[in-house]
Order: sequence, then structure tokens, then C-alpha cells
Amino acid sequence: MAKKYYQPEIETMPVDQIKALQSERLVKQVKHVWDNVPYYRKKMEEKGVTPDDIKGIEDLHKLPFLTKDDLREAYPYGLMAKPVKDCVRIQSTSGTTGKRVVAFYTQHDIDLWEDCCARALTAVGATDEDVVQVSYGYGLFTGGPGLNGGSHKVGSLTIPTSSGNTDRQIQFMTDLGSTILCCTPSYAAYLAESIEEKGVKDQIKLKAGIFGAEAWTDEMRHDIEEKLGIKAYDIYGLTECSGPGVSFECEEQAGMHINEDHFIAEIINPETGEVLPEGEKGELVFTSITKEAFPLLRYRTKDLCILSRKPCSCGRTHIKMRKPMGRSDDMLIIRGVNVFPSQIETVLLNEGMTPNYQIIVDRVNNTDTFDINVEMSQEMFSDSVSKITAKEKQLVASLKAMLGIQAKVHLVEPKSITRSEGKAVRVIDKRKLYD
Ligand code: DLL
Repeated sequence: MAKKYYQPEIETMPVDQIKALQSERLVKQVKHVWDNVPYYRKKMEEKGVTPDDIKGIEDLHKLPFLTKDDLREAYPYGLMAKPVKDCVRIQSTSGTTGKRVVAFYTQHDIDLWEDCCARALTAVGATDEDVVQVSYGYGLFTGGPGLNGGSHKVGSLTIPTSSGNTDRQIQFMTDLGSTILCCTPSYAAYLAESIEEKGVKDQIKLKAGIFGAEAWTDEMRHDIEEKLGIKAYDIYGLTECSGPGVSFECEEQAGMHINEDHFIAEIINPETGEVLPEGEKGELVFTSITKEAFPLLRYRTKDLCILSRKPCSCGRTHIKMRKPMGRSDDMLIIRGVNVFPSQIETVLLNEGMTPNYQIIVDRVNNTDTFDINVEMSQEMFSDSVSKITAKEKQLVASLKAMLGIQAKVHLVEPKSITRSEGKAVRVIDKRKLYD
């Protein structure tokens, strides 16, 4: 019989027991950080808090927040809570500006991280009979190593293709009969397109995909599901909290269960820092309660999100987070209007366009310009000029209805927007160059 890596004693634990477990682990973690991380101890002292003040999760709000600025200031070793001799690995962010974030792991940290990824794979149906193709980047990025370790724990045959080399990806997929694909949603869309072009869809045995590391809409999910003939699931995580597997979707495909035995989630008002009740939208904050080498207390992710503890039909009791609805820092303000790239993606896909688009914002004569390049399908490309112009007009109108401002839409040739093998570059904001 197929073996699963389901941990029902933890994943379906009654909510009061989860909270009791979190309280117990939080108290221990705060002491560990106080004793071993002078940087955070100083922050606690400045706020007048000591470990004695933290008796359970009800006291969490007393602790100071940590931000990316703290990580930069404490770079490289300032937030490490274990000596180098106890650590076995680092991973790092894909960020291109400022100092990179470097996260440290003991062997135990890696073990727990891989557990989280194994749970995520199990939730999309993986067993030891599956063939899991990991097309996330390997190396400093957490995507490849995390899902690779999770797949080993499940006992699946793991194909560590890493990202890129699309022809080789498809060859492995068809020759070895991959059943589960792990990569960014934009790379999944690109692979789907290439598979269609090669005419090898009937040789693909994929049944599910586990796609995350960047924002994607439900419209994009349906597009990928249809093109690849699979179920597409979301997975979330960040380097600062181990990597992928902080939360993952189950068969309901409606929100991601947070691994609450390892992470406590809060939603706060990004302006005031006030903790918001369940169901309200705000910035997601995580406290890692089991990490030894790089434990972050009340880390502000900048991801905007909503939490919900509504019972889930899969039986898991861990709280769910909605798909992040953008980042508090990624939101574009164009001519004074807040614009999220996900809103644009929703409109484009609802209008039957490809998921290949790029948003270009600039400032000319003190006015913001707002252009969206969208690739046409091969079919549309052979349409008459007047038909294409009409489609552009229609897109402008639909975008205006959604966003409240006018964008210039340019339908561009198929394949003219550079494809991404990792996280897609959706926005080019040239205004930043002048600030
Ligand atoms: O992206 C870890 C990861 C790898 C997650 C593979 C899922 C799959 P970072 O490079 O540190 O880590 O980027 C973390 O990416 O704060 C979010 O803004 C964004 N992000 C991650 N997953 C999702 C998702 C990895 N499913 C940052 N939906 C996070 C939307 C996501 N945004």
C-alpha cells in the first residue's frame, strides 16, 4: 500500500491543544532568544519586557517586532542563536537590493523544515509511489532544497532538475513519468506553454503541481490546471522562516494551512502595529517557535493577508491564511491610486489573455505613466489590426473598471516578453530610479 507522510496527531490536533503547545514552545523560545541573541535581548529590554513576562501566546503582543531592517543591521551573524559549530547550512533570499538575508539552520532545523514540506506534498496527494520533479531553483534559494527534502521524507522518487533548461525538464517529465511538479507558477505556465508547442501533452503523467514563491491569481491557477491537466496547489514560505512549507493548500484549494506547531501567525495593522482580529486584512507576522539557529520573534513579513480558523473539510485544524494579497511594500501607487499587480492579472486572464504580461510605470512631467504589455496568443496575432485594436480598447475599459485609473495596454507579439524560470518580473517601476 502507498505510504503517506501525514501527521494527523499534529495536523488535526484540537485547537485548544494547538494553542497550549504554542504557548509552551513560545515560553521556551523566548528564553532561548534572550539567552543567546544579544541583539533581540536589547530590543526586549528597550520595551521593558523580560522572559518572565511571557507566560503563553496571550503575552505575544508584549514582544517587540523584528523587521527586515533588523535583519540587515544584524547581518551576518547578529541574530544567530546557536554557535557556528552547531549549524550545518545557510540559505539566502533572492532579493537584489541591500544586504541579502542569510538564514542559518541546525540539522534539527532542516529536519523540521523538511517535515513541513513533506506535509505540503502529502496534502496534494504525494506518496512513496510518486515521482516528484523539483523545478524550483537549488542553491541559496530555499525552493529547491526545501521541496527536495520534503519529497525524500515522503519517500517519492525525487528529480532535482532545478529551474531552467526547459527542454530537459520536459524530457525528464515524459521519460520518467513525473506525477508532481514543484516550481513557481510563472515557470509552470511557461512549461505548460512549451509542452503544448511540442505537442507532448499526451505523454505527460502529471496529476498535481505545488506552486508558490510569488503571488498568483485563481485565474492563473485555472489556466495552468487546464493546460497541464492537473490540480494546482499553492505553497507559501519565506527564507526567514525556513523557506517553503510555512503553509500549504489541501484538497479544498481554498487557503493555506499554517504549520502551527512551528509558527505562530498574527495579522497586524501595518501602520500602527496593532494586532487585528481573525478575518481582518493586514500584515502577516510570524514567530518561529521551534527553530534553533535562527529563531525570529514577531517577524513582519510585509505580506498582506487574512487568517481564518473556519473548519476545513480535509480535517486539518491548523489555521488557514488566504493567498497573500500583495505586499504592503509592493503595492504600486499610480496617480495616487493603489494598484496591486494581482488585480491586473485577474482582469487579463478573465479577458482570455495569456499570463505573460509586464507592468511599466514611469513619471513624465510629474505625471505617472502606466503601461501594460500583454502578449497575444498565436491565434490572436494573426487577427486583423482592427480586431487587435478593439481588444486593446476592451482591456483598457475592463482595467479601468477594476482599478479606477486608465492604463495604456499594448498587445505585443507572442514570446516577446522574457520568460521566467524562477520568480517572474511583473513590474518595472522606473520612477524609483529618480527618487
Ligand atoms: O519564496 C520561499 C518559497 C519557495 C515559497 C518555494 C514557496 C515555494 P523568499 O525568496 O524569501 O522565500 O520570498 C518570500 O515570497 O514574503 C512572499 O512575499 C512571497 N511568496 C512566497 N510564497 C508565496 C505565495 C520563498 N504562495 C516572499 N504567494 C514572501 C504569494 C508568496 N507570495
